[in-house]
Amino acid sequence: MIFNTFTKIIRLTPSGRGAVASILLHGSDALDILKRHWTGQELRVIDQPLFGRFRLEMIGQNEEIVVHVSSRNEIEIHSHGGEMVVSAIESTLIRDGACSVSWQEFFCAGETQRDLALRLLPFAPTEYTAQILLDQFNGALNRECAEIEKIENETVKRQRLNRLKENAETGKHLVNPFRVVLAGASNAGKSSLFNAILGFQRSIVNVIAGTTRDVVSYSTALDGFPVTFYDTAGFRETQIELEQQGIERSRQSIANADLLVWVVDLTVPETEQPVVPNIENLLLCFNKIDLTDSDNSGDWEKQTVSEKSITVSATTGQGLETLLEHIIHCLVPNPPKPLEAVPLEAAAFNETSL
Ligand SMILES: Nc1nc2c(ncn2[C@@H]2O[C@H](COP(=O)(O)OP(=O)(O)O)[C@@H](O)[C@H]2O)c(=O)[nH]1
Ligand SMILES: [Mg+2]
Repeated sequence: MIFNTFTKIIRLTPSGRGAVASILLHGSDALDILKRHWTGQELRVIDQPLFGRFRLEMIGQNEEIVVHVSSRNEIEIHSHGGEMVVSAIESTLIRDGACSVSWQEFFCAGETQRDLALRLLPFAPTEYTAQILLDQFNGALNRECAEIEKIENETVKRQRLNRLKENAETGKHLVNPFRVVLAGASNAGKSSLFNAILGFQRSIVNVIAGTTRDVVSYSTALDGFPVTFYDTAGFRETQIELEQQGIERSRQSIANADLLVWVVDLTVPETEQPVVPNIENLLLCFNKIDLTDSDNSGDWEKQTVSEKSITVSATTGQGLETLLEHIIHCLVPNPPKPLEAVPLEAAAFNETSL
């Protein structure tokens, strides 16, 4: 309700340094509010800029501004780009009853699935995700909702609704990639695996433990879904501050991961390995199978929370295809079929991804 009744202030230019900042004042009181603080050319609806000064009551100063009054309800204010000036103008307008909203909130309010699908379409990273968005643009969700409404059997109805819920999760990643984090002990072979998955040497691989310190990432597609892989610093006790910072970043990456691939070196005794994180979205990856006579990963499995595990060799490539299949299966167990409804949620597509 608030959104509809108040005059809104929308920042059109991003925060940060800029010569000029632009603010949109939108709502039935826009012209009246501005008039209270304005001295300069007569404020009226006219298709040309008007020059004047904005009185910043709080700091007792006048700021030179240029405005464009498209209508009584819609005024663009252009001022000096400094954050202090923009904030002071905003605060003054807020004190007069306007409220500040983000450009996404303002421009996307009331956006339908069809509008959202169309807005996202140019950003679809693969043909498959573009096809899903096109299906939504063509009304897949409306059709599905109409069909569900007609179903009388409660169990079937619930199944169809659950499927929509499942697809809504997938819908969050039609543009924003899934985040897959490779983590584990130092020297387990995370960087080697990362490079093997991507098919080129993105991360430095070395026998010296603690080589990877920053989080290295690379985006690709798996079965048509966008996925960003993150190679992280290995977990081990260290006095080196830079490495400690790297390990802290690894922890943060794990916290934000859609899937954690925990890499274990099969040649190192289990007692010398760091504890596997107790999280749900985890895939255990036993590496260096080429160096061991027997695959003893089975013993490990019993002691971990994860049912899902895979044995590979980053060096020979053994098991890599299966690893990728496991990864995509964990992320999207049942991918949407052609023409299926995939609910889209505007909030899932933040500013950085578009
Ligand atoms: N034989 C063999 N060596 C591997 C394998 N994976 C990694 N290594 C070696 O293990 C060492 C540590 O690898 P690296 O990828 O840097 O480990 P990280 O610290 O986990 O990133 C390097 O000498 C790699 O060549 C593998 O599957 N087989
Ligand atoms: Mg590494």
